[in-house]
Amino acid sequence: MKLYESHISEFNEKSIKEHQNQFDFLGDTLDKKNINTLNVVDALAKFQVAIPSWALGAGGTRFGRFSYFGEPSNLTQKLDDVGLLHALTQTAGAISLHIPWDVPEDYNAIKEQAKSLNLKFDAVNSNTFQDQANAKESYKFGSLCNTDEAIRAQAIAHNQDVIKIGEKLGSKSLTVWLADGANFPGQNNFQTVLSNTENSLKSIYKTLPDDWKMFIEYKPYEPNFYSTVIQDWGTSFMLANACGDKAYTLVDLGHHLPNTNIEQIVSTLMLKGKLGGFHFNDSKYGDDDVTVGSVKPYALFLIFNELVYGMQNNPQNPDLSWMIDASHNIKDPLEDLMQSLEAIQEAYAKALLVDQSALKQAQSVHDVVACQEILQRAYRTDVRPLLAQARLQSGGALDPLALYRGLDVRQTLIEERGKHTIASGL
Ligand code: LRH
Ligand code: MN
Repeated sequence: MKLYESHISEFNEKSIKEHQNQFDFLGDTLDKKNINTLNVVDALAKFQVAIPSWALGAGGTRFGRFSYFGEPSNLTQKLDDVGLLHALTQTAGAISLHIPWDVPEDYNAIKEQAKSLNLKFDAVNSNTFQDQANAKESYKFGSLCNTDEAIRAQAIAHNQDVIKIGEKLGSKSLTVWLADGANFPGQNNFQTVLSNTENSLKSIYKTLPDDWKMFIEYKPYEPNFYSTVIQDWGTSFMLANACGDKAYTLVDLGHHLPNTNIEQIVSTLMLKGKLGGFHFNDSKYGDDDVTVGSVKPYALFLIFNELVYGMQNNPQNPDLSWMIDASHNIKDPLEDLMQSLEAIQEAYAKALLVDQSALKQAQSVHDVVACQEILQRAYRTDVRPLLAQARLQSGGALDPLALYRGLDVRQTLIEERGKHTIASGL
């Protein structure tokens, strides 16, 4: 479904006055606190989050999958959906492909389409957690870690192929997430599988173009339920250092054991210049992959507070890659992604309102109460007029979700694509 500027401008017209009043009121409040509202709005407008190509259909669990009609059934339709998200929000300016779920048939056509939708290709993701129909070797007992040299070689070659696909699309980074691990004590020799993984990653790293990055994503469990080779940030950090300057740790918010202090991990990785990027989502128990900010919005704010501090004080850490990694079991995937984009922008905006120098001052005199007040004053600020203003000045909708529903986009997608199309991915 093509969204025209007129759709957005006519819609914004109806609520522009109310928005202007709220924006002006908040602007006055922030001025009194010496906060430059326009700088915050500019930072929000520049903040682009990549949409995962594998999260545009209804996901599912082992207990079932409930289709969400009108799903994209090929890469062209997936790009159209991300293009629509970006037209509405102006904050979804990139797509992250998963190989082999999204191998382009016609590279020029796909690149032309992405250009016409103002979309870039973010990190490409390899997949050695599933066996491909025509594959010679199986990853049942692991891929890059496998004790069988032929299986490791197949997995290394796959990652090198993914890099080549990314190069043709203009992507500049490879994300490696490994399901590799064990379901039972004694199944693996921990040192053997870790050394194999390190050497395999080094082989992949050798073929990384000079201006590329390699993101090493960690996860404590699932699909293996006793041990995972790259189980935590420390292991990923160690492997990234072993590979070299172009290798970094990727933090998926859902990949932490309950109550892990993720903001401290983020702070540590930025200090060491090894934080590569994020997979944003939320969770209450495990890798639930639910809507960002839907369960722990304050935790997300605390993470962005460390990110803002790091972006202001850690030039040793490169620009970060921002990606969503969620799956949608019961919500319209596009509505779910719009809610996630809003929650990410909201956490970032609130973190930009933190008076970092006052906080540093209060910390230096151990005024613990003042420290909390400074953080929560920012968190308690309703920043939504800033997000709407950033969208407005970038040509987006003041209220993307309301316009999406107002135009009954999902019904149009069903009419265009049919009811029972299924999107590849999770
Ligand atoms: C693993 C993960 C990884 C992707 C997959 C789709 O849980 O987060 O980032 O490859 O989800
Ligand atoms: Mn992930």
